[in-house]
Amino acid sequence: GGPLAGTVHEEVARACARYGGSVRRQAAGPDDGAANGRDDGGEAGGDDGGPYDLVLALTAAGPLPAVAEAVLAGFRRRSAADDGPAVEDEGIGEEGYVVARRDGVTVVLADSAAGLLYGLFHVVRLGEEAFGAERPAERHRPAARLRMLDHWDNVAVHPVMGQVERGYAGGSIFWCDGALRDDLTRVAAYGRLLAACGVNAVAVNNVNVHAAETRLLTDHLGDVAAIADRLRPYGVRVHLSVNFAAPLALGGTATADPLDEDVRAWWAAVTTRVYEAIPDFGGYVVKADSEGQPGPHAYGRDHADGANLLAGALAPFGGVVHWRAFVYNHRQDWRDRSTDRARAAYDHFAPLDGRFRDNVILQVKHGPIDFQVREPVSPVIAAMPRTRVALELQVTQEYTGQQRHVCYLAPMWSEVLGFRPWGPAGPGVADIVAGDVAGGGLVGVSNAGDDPYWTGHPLAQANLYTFGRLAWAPSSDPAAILDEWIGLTFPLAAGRDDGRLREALHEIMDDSCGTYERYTAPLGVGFMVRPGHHYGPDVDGYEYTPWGTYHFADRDGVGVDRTRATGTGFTGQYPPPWSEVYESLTRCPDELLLFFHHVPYGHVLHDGSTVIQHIYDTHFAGVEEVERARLRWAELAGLVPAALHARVRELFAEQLRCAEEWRDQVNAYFLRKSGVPDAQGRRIP
Ligand code: BDP
Repeated sequence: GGPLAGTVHEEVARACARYGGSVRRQAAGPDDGAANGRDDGGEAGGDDGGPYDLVLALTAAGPLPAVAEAVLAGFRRRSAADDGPAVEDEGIGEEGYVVARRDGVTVVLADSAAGLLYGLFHVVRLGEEAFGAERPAERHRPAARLRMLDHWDNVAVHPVMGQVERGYAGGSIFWCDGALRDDLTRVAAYGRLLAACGVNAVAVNNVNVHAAETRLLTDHLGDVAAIADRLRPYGVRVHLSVNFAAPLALGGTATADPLDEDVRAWWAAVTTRVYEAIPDFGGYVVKADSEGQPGPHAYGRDHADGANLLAGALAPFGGVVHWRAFVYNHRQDWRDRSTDRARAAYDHFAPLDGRFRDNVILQVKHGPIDFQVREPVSPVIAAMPRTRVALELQVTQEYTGQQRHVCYLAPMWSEVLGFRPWGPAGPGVADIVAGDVAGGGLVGVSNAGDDPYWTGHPLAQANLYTFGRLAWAPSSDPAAILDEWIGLTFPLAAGRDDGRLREALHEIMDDSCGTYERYTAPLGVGFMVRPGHHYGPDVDGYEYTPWGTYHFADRDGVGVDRTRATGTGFTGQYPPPWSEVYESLTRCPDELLLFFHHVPYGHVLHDGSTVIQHIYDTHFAGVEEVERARLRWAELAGLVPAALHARVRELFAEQLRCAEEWRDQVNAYFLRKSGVPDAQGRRIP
């Protein structure tokens, strides 16, 4: 029953049709033992003959076909014996599923329609393997309950940021020129795509909430409900980014003070109406007191006061507030070295631990600055044991090549998720954010748009897919997920060619993020991008600006001293051992050296190279790697659709041009500053 169950049925039909099969839905009933077609000599208990190859069953929906009962019984026995706690009590889990092959039938069991849909997509991923040898029952369930994508989509085109802020895949899927799109077919297709990746929540408007978007909460609520209707069949809930000053802007209150009674009443009334229109509404996303957005500070209140106000309005309906921790002074005096943007989120939020209601989720960017290709993990994640914390990743490639460069982000994300703030014996970031009750889950800034390939660069689809897969299973191997994506995206690679396509895509993509890091800002120092749009190099572009992203290069050295001994003291925001590791010039990992230390150009790295020679070497290497990848792609003509091949070929030309520009600017800059020539005598402009 319900739209989701209907969707499962449609998906099965779709999958069967693709392979020339057919589907018949069988109502659960006492005779369903016959659904195992092998038991009754090939008559699958129905008029279309059978036997069944695949049984999908909702365990909560009534009696199961005998083969499914057998799988479930076996599964429970084994799980109870293996894992200690009885699975019987736990069930399969809200979105989980059991998959097995038994007596020549592939069986997928779930407690909910969403679980069944995820299980079906699992069968699709397995392909023929799902219908081969017997496989013991295995249970899959998501590590994180909230697996969400934030769309930085504007309803009205913003004069500077356009329709989608930091969007590199065309227009918004939802909005066009100030209104909801007339045709929402693509929204439904997006829901399907998200379910296949494992994503179950979407915020449909930009965190910078301008006037048109503020009204989504009230007079344009119907638009949000229409989107929710399209996404619901795929188990995806809708969330809204809201403007903290909305009661002032829309409600005619005299203030937006979170402790004011009128303000509280306004949010309660508005939120009640939201749930009348969208009963399964997910909640609010808030960027407050950050980069010009309004917030509680204007009223002398803190972030806990602000977040709890909205949490109070949402609590009766089971909604959550994603309150973003991306708060810093973007008007700092660059001449004043005592302010350190890296410190800001911790300084604002750590003292508030324990003050947030339990339906507040603090949404923390993975690094302390802003989505750079190399940053340490944000210390906020370990600093708030009494707060639900979500990890925010940037799937849209603002700082990683803007979907013109190939940059497979999974290795970086997986490093972040695996980071153990208290050292090897303690929990990792994934454990903190994915905890069933206490965790806030994973949030990605979406890279999808109305581009025919969804993501602008066709290979950037892998980042969208992998975001969902890592949110489901954070310890998955990035190369294995990529392999999965290749098989699903390019059916040729799924066994019907000689493996050439698969091998080439791994060569091109596996370490593409490392390549990007090599030809851009060195050793964790970050930025060096062109101000404003953030594409391409401009080494000093932000150096004398109020944004707080500096590298401090001079004739003697480069890097930011964030030590306790002589710098900003940021290292002290980490628990040991990392506070000590980062503080120490000799123990600090090379790739983060310039994030934590200001060093002379002759400083010797762990591999024996000097900082200046490392800069030259990595920049030459990075460009060579792009050129190799470009040639590798050229060889794939004929193995992928021609239009797709041409699109990627053109983008590779741009990536190479841009990588050379990075190499030449960065190398020339540091040659001129330091006066130290390249030991290998290569040409530096
Ligand atoms: C920065 C982006 C900006 C976003 C901001 C945010 O440049 O467009 O509004 O992050 O996360 O990286 O709020």
